[in-house]
Formats: sequence, C-alpha cells, structure tokens
Amino acid sequence: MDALSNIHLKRRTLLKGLGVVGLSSLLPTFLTLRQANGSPLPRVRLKQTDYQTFRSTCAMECLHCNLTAYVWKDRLMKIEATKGFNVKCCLRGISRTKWVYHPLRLTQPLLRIGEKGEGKFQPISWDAALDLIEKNIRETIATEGNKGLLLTAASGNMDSIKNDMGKAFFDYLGGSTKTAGSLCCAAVTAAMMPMVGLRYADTRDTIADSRYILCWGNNPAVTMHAYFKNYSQAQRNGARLVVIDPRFNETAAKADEWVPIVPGTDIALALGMINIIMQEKRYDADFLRAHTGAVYLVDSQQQLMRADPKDADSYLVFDTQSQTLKRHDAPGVMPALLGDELPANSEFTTVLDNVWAQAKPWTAQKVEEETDVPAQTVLRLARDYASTQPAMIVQNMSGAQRTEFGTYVAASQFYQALITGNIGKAGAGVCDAGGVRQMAKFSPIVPPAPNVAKIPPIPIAKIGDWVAHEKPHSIKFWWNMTLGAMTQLPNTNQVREAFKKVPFVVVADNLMSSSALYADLVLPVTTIFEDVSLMAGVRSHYVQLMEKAVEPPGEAKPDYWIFARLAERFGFGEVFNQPIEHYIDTCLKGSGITRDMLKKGPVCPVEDDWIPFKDGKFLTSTGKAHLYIEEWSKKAFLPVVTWKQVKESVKGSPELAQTYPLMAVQRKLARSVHSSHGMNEWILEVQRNRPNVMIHPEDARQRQIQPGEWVVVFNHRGQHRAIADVTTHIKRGVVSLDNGWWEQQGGSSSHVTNDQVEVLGNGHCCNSTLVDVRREA
Ligand SMILES: Nc1nc2c(c(=O)[nH]1)N[C@H]1C(S)=C(S)[C@@H](COP(=O)(O)OP(=O)(O)OC[C@H]3O[C@@H](n4cnc5c(=O)[nH]c(N)nc54)[C@H](O)[C@@H]3O)O[C@H]1N2
Ligand SMILES: Nc1nc2c(c(=O)[nH]1)N[C@H]1C(S)=C(S)[C@@H](COP(=O)(O)OP(=O)(O)OC[C@H]3O[C@@H](n4cnc5c(=O)[nH]c(N)nc54)[C@H](O)[C@@H]3O)O[C@H]1N2
Ligand code: SF4
Ligand SMILES: [Mo]
Repeated sequence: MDALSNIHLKRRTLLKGLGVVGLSSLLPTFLTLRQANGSPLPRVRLKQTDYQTFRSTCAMECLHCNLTAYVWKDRLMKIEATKGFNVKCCLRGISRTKWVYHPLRLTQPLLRIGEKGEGKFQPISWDAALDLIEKNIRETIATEGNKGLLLTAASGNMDSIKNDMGKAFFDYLGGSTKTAGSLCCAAVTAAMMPMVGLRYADTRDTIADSRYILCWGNNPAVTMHAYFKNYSQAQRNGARLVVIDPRFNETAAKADEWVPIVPGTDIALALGMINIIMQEKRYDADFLRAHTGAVYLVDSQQQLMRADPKDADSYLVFDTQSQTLKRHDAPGVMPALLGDELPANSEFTTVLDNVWAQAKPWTAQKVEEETDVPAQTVLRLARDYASTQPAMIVQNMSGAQRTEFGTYVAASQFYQALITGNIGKAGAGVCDAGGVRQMAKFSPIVPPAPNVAKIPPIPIAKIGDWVAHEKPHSIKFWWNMTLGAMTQLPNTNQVREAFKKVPFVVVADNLMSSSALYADLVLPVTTIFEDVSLMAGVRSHYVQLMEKAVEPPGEAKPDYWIFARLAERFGFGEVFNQPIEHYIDTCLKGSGITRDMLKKGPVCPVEDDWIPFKDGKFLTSTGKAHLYIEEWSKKAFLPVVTWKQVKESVKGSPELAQTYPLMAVQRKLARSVHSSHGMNEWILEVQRNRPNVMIHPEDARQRQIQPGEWVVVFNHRGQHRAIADVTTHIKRGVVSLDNGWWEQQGGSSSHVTNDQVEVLGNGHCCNSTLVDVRREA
C-alpha cells in the first residue's frame, strides 16, 4: 500500500504520456527509462518505426474496444485506439500501460503470513503454490465432497478463454459450488429469454436512425461511452433524447429532457404509459397479431389455453373470421387482440387484455403519486414514444433493473416496444448490451466434463451472507478470479466475514486488489498484451485476436496456464494443456471465422447493421414474442408485469426508513469500470480522485452537511465515506453513491448495498437500498 502513497503524478506527467500517443507520428519522443538498478538509461529518441505494434482488446465489462500497443525493447510504451475500429477507446483504454506497470502489480505467488485483510504475504514459488492448491482441493473433496469447493468468476476479463477454463476445470474435478444469477443483469436475462428468446439483443448499430431515444435508468454518456457518438448523431438528425433517472446524469446533461423519478418505481411509470397507449389506441395491432403472443387466450384459471396440452407451442387464439378457437399458427387465422373482439360472456381473455388489466389502474395521476413524475409528463412520454417512430428504449443492463423487481422493469420496456411495434426496425428496439455471440456460432473450448455433481448454487448477491453462515453448506476452498469481491459484491462486511470463514482462499488477480488482501494465496496473472487470447463475446460486434506484446512481469501467468498445470496434477492435463491456439481454433469452429482472418484485424461476422428480430421473428419456440410468462408464475409471481413495491424503500419499509430515510442509488463512473482502473494513476490524476455522494441541498441542510466535506453514508449493513456533492442534480430523498472504490481507498459503496436477491432473475438489488448520511465526526 506504500506504493500507493507514492503516486504523486502531476497533470503534466499524464499529458506527456498522452502526448506520446497523440503526436507520436509527428514528433520524436524523448524517453527517460530506468534500468533494473534504478539508474536512468540514456535518453533516446523514438520514431514511429522504432515500435513494434500489437493488437488486443480492452477486456473488462465494457465495450471491448480494439487497442493497439506500441512496444519498444519489450516494454509497452503506449496504447492507442486501433485505427479504423468501429468505436474509439477512452482514457481507461489508453491508460492500460499504467495497469501493466502499476506499483501494486503482482509478480509472484504470495502466501498470507498476517491476518486476512492485513496485506502481509511472503512470496512462494509456483511449485509450492500449486502443491498447496492441490493439497487443499484434495482435502476439501475428501472431507466435504465437491460442494466444499467454490468458484467465483465475473467480468474482470471477458475473453473467451479464461473464465471458461476455470469453470471447466472445476467441472472436471467433479463439480463445485457455483454462483447463480449475476451482479449485473440477471433481471434482463430473466425478462428477455422467455419473452423474445434471446439475450443481448443490442440495437446500437442503428441508434443514429432513431427519432426518439428513451434512456431509461441508464447513462450511456458514461457507460456506453465509446458509442455515445451515435446518440449525438441521432440528435443532430433531429431525434429527441430523454433520460429517466433519479439523478441528473451525464447523459441528461446532453439530453432534451430529464425525467427525475423515485428509485424503484419504474414499473408504475411503464404501466402508466402502457395504459395511455392502449386507451388512446396508439398500439400496433397488426404487429401484435402477426408477431406476438398478445393474442393467445387465457382461461378463467389464468392458464394459457393450448390445443394439445402435450404440445407447449399449441397456443389457442380466437379466430375473428370463423369465430372459433384455432391454433395461433393455423393458416389464415385472424386472431382477436382484445376482449371486444371475443364473444360476449366468453370464459377467456387475451394476453393483451391481461397486460392492460395490470396497467389500467395506473392513471397518469396515480403514476405521479408513486413516481413523482408529473401526470402531464407521463402523458407526453407515452404519446411521444408511441407516435415518434422509430423510437428506442435504451436499457444496456440498466441501473433501473438492479432493483428488487428488476425483471419486471426490463420486461415492461419490452412490453412498450412490442405494443407499439417499435422493434425489429432500424432506430427501434430495446437496446441491450450485445456482441458477436448473437451473430455467429462459437463452440465450447473444452468438451463437457463427464461427471459433474449436482450441487446447489449460491445466488451471487448472497455470497457474503451464505458463505459466512455456511449456507446451503460449508465452503472450505474458494477460488476467486475476475471478480472484485470486496468492492462489487453487496454487503461488504458479510463478504469480509465470508473470506475469513473459508480456510483456504485463492485470489487470482493482476493487482493487489481489495479482494487479494483477503486471500490465503494470491496468484499473479497476466493482463492483456501479456498473453494470447480471443475475444468473441457479448459486448462488441467484432471477433478479436488478443496478441501478446510483452513478457509479463516477474512470474505472472495467464489464468489458463494455472489451470493447465493443476489439471496435469489431477490427471486430466491433456484437456487443459494444449497450446492456446488450439482453444482459440476450437472456439471459432462453426463461426466461419479463422485465426488467419483475425491476424489481419478484428472481424464482424455480419455485413449489415445488426437489427435484432428484423424479419419479425423472435427466438422463442413459436417465433413470436411472448408477453405472458409462465416461468414467472412458478415463482409465485404474476405471469404479466404488475406493480410491485420495492421492500427496501421509503414506502416499502416505513419503519426502517425512520432510521435510514434516504434511498441510495449507485452510479458507474468514467474513472473506472467497476473496480478496474480504480487505482490507475493517470485516471486518479485527471478524474476526481475521491468518492462522492450526491445529496440534495434540502437533505444536506437537515443534516448540517456542507458542500465538499467528508460525510459517512451508513445503514444496518455498514458505512461508506464520501465527499458531499450538494446538488439539485439529484432528487430530494435520494443519494447517489459511486461504484468501485477500493478498500485501500477507504472502501466501496457496497458496504451499504442491499444483498437481497432480485426475486425473478437471481439478480442484484443494489439500487434498492436505504441509508442515512451524517457529517464525519
Ligand atoms: N465507465 C463505465 N462504463 C461502464 C461500466 C463502468 O463501470 N464504468 N460498467 C458496465 C456495466 S457492467 C454495466 S451493467 C453498464 C451499466 O450501465 P448503466 O445502467 O448506465 O450504469 P449505472 O451507473 O449502474 O446506472 C445508470 C443510472 O441508473 C440510475 N438508477 C438507479 N436506480 C434507478 C431506478 O430505480 N430507476 C431509474 N430510472 N434509474 C435508476 C442511476 O442513478 C444511474 O445514473 O455499464 C457498463 N459500462
Ligand atoms: N456497489 C455497487 N456494486 C456493484 C455495481 C454497482 O453499480 N455498485 N455494479 C454491479 C455490476 S453491473 C457489475 S457487472 C459488477 C462488476 O464487478 P466485477 O466483475 O467484479 O468487476 P471489477 O470490479 O472490475 O473486478 C474485476 C477484477 O478482475 C481482475 N482481473 C482483470 N483481468 C483479469 C484476468 O485476466 N484474470 C483474473 N483472474 N482477474 C482479472 C481485476 O483486476 C479486478 O480485480 O459489479 C456489480 N456491483
Ligand atoms: S474502458 Fe470501455 S470504452 Fe474505454 S477503451 Fe476500454 S472498452 Fe473501450
Ligand atoms: Mo454490469
């Protein structure tokens, strides 16, 4: 940690670094490098031709921009956005040299010698580290069975090899406790899969074609940064950009309208809009009849009606021509859409009747009472969205769905797109994250393991609580990779307890991260540009080869090297120890893309703009979009979106709100992707380098909080220090907390976040959190 206090960069240091990037082709660069003994090397003058160049991908959970590295004498000198790539990278991407050569960079396996969290370690050899891991895995399996092993992996590196290799390794051991759901967007998945049969239906290629863009609970100016140029282009083309957010976010600053809303009430607003669209007959009846299950019939028991109970897809509709029940896919059928087309006193209704029934109570006035969005605004939003075609709802794994009923939030956005026929066209749709996995076929990198024990998983939001309290069983060995557990999992104090509870914790990371501090054994891994890999994922429209540009520092190894060595010890080495090219080729099999093609540059698998569902076909088993989701009823929820009051909210928990009256929402920052880059010295220099809490002047006044002073955000889970940003850019009664600050920087906002599981999708409810704020004593 000492190394951190030594980061005293001046702005000009950064500008010098960036100057090397911007002007490199024009100006010679002077460099002062240090030799191993610390004495400076002679100053050298570098020309563009002195560098070797390599390409890789910015592999965190962001947009997977293609980056070009400039290497001189096996040192990464600078990183640029790859010329001609479809998006430009950002400061985080070009600052990656500072990640590679960071003072906290791990270069050797480290064994804990102090208390967990204290950060005292001694270096050990790889052989000794692998011996220890092998011993602990064998002992755990002998005493607890495979369920005593836990693997957690997330989004630190989303390449197509490393996390998959880790998961496969534990499967080949015979299985392990896995995590269920996700910290990110499990709710979107739980909505989209049954509704449209596809996750990652992103519409970013045609944002500029849109006439009306509704950024609903998200902030693409920061979180889709490299694509924001498309939003600006849409605006220049005449589109209206509207932001729905309790916070005046960076996108709102560029938008035509900011609609502040009470956190967790988006379902009410969506239902209110649907009600207006239905009442005013602004729906697209032709689209709904032809392409959706809005016309399926529901019986008096609230069951979907089928022609053949054994055939799940044999949904019945009411044919308005023959006035009989027919299969939805019968030739020439003209299905009834709403009750007024059904026979009088019929025992059944249509799915759309059921959807509307949930929306009907939501008059604009009632929406205003719940959401604080003025009734006039609700009316205007509904009318504008339905009548300005093509209109797009941007959701991009939004903050609005990291709430207790996030699945309904995401589903309600698809309802609006489907009801107005705003989907499957350029400029329309619900913009999700997305990438090449939806455009081409890729294969698993290793064959499935022969025998994998069925072990109950732990919902990812519950890792802290459950592991600390041995639910559903005791964990004795925990492997954490690509997950900032101590900053990103909710309820940090429970996560800390979990780390302390487990007798042997391995953390593989490239920096001494907040989580690595809690490991028994820290494994140093490579960053991008230090190993060969492949990116064929769900964030970029390009398949990208990740080239090795420099040797890793010290003894850092790729995660896949570690699993290969361990697999050899457990007798299935040949599955994992093939050359990396073998796994890349295996993954590419079936995609029509080869390694040779990728050597020339990133490859997009499709030629035209990517428009999900553009042929009017959805990827459900019927080819139609579904609005009535039977899966949800299995969890005792209504199969159509209905209003639900978030429990941890002022209205949902009046008693708790007496003690913690402020609703906290989370905010992703330009300075980092989650915790990644949180310690990057260039970024700390340029971006504000203290956590902030946005608080309304009235809320601040009640607490005697002065702008710019340190405050403590607290609740029954823990506390988080931050600087008070007293501003009307946040709704009264709401505070906004920064995501991703490290333990070494004072701790992240996850110390207070709700670790309840999002009910329908196993997601994350960090934006359903009550807190209070006080001046620091
Ligand atoms: N720079 C940067 N870019 C990123 C990331 C990053 O960490 N940094 N992370 C990436 C990842 S993994 C993700 S998931 C995406 C997320 O992208 P976004 O969803 O855009 O990011 P967030 O900042 O989590 O949330 C956006 C907004 O949701 C608002 N919000 C919170 N609760 C509610 C609510 O109940 N209703 C409404 N309407 N709004 C609410 C917050 O005030 C916040 O301004 O960003 C990706 N891009
Ligand atoms: N409080 C709060 N919590 C949140 C959110 C929020 O808004 N607020 N957002 C949530 C969301 S949307 C998401 S997606 C998650 C994201 O959370 P995470 O997926 O945990 O993302 P990071 O914090 O970036 O942590 C990634 C870790 O992986 C490490 N890493 C990078 N490359 C490699 C590699 O090649 N191998 C290995 N082994 N490790 C590597 C990085 O150094 C870092 O420590 O956070 C969630 N948690
Ligand atoms: S952080 Fe995101 S926007 Fe920036 S270079 Fe990396 S992938 Fe691109
Ligand atoms: Mo995420």
